[in-house]
Amino acid sequence: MEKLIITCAISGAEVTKNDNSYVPYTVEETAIEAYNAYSAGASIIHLHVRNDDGTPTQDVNRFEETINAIKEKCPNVIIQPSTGGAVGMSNDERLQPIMLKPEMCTLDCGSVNFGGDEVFINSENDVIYFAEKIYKKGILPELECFGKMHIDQVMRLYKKGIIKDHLHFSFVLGIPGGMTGEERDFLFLKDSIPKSATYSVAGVGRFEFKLAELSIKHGGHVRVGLEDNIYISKGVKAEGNKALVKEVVRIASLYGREIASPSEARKILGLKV
Ligand code: KMH
Ligand code: ZN
Repeated sequence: MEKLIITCAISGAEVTKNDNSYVPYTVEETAIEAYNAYSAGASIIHLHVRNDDGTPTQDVNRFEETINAIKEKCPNVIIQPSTGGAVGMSNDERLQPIMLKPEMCTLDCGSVNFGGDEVFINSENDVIYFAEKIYKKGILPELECFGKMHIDQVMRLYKKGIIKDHLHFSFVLGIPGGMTGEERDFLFLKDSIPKSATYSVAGVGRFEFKLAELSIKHGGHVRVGLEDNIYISKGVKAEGNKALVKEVVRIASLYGREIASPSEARKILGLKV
């Protein structure tokens, strides 16, 4: 089987230090969490940035400063800025980090309820707008899909040439308002994408390790991190992103699945090595 790409979503936009004290806010804290995740086995850092008070921002200068700080500690790691940002941000606000021409970034492929009154809006025209800008800069998007209908959206745009090869999907499952992360959900999604595509699975909350294990078993890739889940086991808070990545490495070893370095991840994803 292909080596396992571990993506670590180190902070997200929603969790706070009240949820888990390791959630990074400052540039230095973010770089340390990225480095710790990388040292534990992550080859991709899914990156959101915060202001020092913890509020989410898509400010390009904050991204630049943070990316430089991460690169100083782990120059080879793949950095994947979020273009999702936080619920309610405008499209152009969300798209700011692509000005830095990272190797990868996220492309959210449809709308989804985010619990309570929150709706994460990505209309078809929004997805087209993001896709055109991302490909124009030569960036590989991670195609974030919160359910099967988002895969369908990707494939419609793929047929029109708006979304292009290589297709690398990220199934984000278990969001309240999105699709659950049961085994049947995972199997349905992974069987719905083209054979030539790659995929990673991010299970939110209690789904994190269960889905990681399924993906490891079936040859997919895995995303973990405090953005998705703050616990290492039921009721026990994770001691940072490192603990979450280490747990994936442990599960992978049970299946004899080797861990991809950043250079190996680049080869798998068709990025320049
Ligand atoms: N914070 C969510 C509203 C992404 O990174 O592209 C969006 C999100 C997806 O996290
Ligand atoms: Zn994110």
